[in-house]
Amino acid sequence: MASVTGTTAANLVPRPVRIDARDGAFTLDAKTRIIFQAGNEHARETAEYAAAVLRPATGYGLPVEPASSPDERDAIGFWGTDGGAALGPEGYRLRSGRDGVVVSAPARAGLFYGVQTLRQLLPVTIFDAEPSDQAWLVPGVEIEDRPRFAWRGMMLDVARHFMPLESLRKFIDAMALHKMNLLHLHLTDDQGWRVEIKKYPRLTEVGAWRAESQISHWDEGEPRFDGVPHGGFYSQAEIRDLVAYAAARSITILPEIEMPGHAQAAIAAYPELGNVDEPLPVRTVWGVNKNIFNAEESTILFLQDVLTEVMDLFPGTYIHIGGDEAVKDQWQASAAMQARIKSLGLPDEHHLQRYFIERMDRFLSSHGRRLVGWDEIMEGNLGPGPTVMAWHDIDKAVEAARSGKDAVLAPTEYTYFDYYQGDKETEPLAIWGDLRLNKVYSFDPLPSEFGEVERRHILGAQGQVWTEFIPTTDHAEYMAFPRACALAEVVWTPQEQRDYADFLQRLRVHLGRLDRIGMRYRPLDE
Ligand code: TNX
Repeated sequence: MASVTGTTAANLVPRPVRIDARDGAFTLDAKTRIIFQAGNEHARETAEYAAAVLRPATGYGLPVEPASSPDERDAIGFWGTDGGAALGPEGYRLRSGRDGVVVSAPARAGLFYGVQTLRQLLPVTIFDAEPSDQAWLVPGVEIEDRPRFAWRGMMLDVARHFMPLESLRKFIDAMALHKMNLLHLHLTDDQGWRVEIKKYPRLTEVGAWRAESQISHWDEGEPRFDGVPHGGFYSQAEIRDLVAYAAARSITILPEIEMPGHAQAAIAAYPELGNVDEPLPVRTVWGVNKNIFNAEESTILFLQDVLTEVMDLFPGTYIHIGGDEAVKDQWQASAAMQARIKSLGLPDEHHLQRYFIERMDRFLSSHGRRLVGWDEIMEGNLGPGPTVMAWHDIDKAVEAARSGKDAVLAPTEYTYFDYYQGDKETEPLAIWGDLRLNKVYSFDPLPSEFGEVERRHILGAQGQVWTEFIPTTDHAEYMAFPRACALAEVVWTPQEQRDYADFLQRLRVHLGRLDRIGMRYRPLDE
């Protein structure tokens, strides 16, 4: 690989698979047109998108026109190609030179990523919202690029703290810039239910609002509260808009509906879903909670009704049903649950959880979808079918793979962006932990010692922004970036081409892009 240094080409994040320098640079100017292969709808859409993102900073008209040859002069072109095997479903080629820029890809995602690379090849001021007088130079390069993993995600916990739609859209745009393709929304938890379900309106009427929030830290003893009501939810119309907004940026939204644990907001709305007689409020303290759904047939059917509406809103293949931290105290203490265990002929509560998860798995599968759950879903020796999100550690992904299940890596050690990212004395209050940028970058989701089985089943990785101690969007951005930049490269760039010092050098320039899109990222240490 001829490395391109000393030009903006070296400042791409994530680093492309291959980049070679070519003679001559292209200057984007008032005469530049954006062209697309006539008749290719994906190329047309991408050309429109490219024009839309290049207009504000340049102030140029950038007309979008069909064309019959990619070689037209003074043009940026989008083309289909059948280089499918080499590029895969998300890869692309980008060639720039004196006459113009040509992006070609076998599918829409690749064309879209070509635009992201083109933006990063331009001076960082291309991310400004207002025009400036500037030579818009694209260095001459030939790039061939494709992702290492198909699952390149970020998780936002909008249940602990609600995030307005405009900040989700901003987050989606930032993910797209980093060629990430999956936004996991943690929509329900003990402290809030955030998605409108038409059949069960109390889920949001009651479940979306809590009286106040815990503000004190674990080590302080008795919790302290802010005394301020908190809540919010997304209507179905808003969700549809958001899903479309994400899809236009090659991002799938993965919805998570937690069960059987982390369910107190739903139980507050519909007490018959729980295990105790007294009414429960939407929870105001953080942490693992003994109030979980019961496993009655009526509760399973209720949750399947919820999933029916969720499937209608979110067209992606995967549906996340949580499954984590469901303490079994109440199932142990409940005569009804003990009778249920007996009548189903199960040995214990863990097998009742397995039964619960398998009912959801069969339900989702019968609708052509796939169940994802946190690694506790493997309790009770769950069969193949579900996809496991390994959060405890990487071994959970190995365990999943060896029992025939796909796995997504979300280990606390490398991907919990709610953990401290610097010295506790100077950082804003965080949940706990210590996860610095270099540690995130050092993550290899598929180390070379892994065998063929792991290779087949590990789909990729994602970063998690749990929001117990992250009440505002600005704070969420601070926790997510630049760690998400490091993770983007973990999941995109081939392992043998990753180097932390090289990344940091590119990142310094890249942060100028984040400045311009208004990301409130954490500054580097030096
Ligand atoms: C564990 S990770 C949880 C979340 C918390 C998180 C805090 C997981 C599946 N469950 O409920 O927000 O730790 O880091």
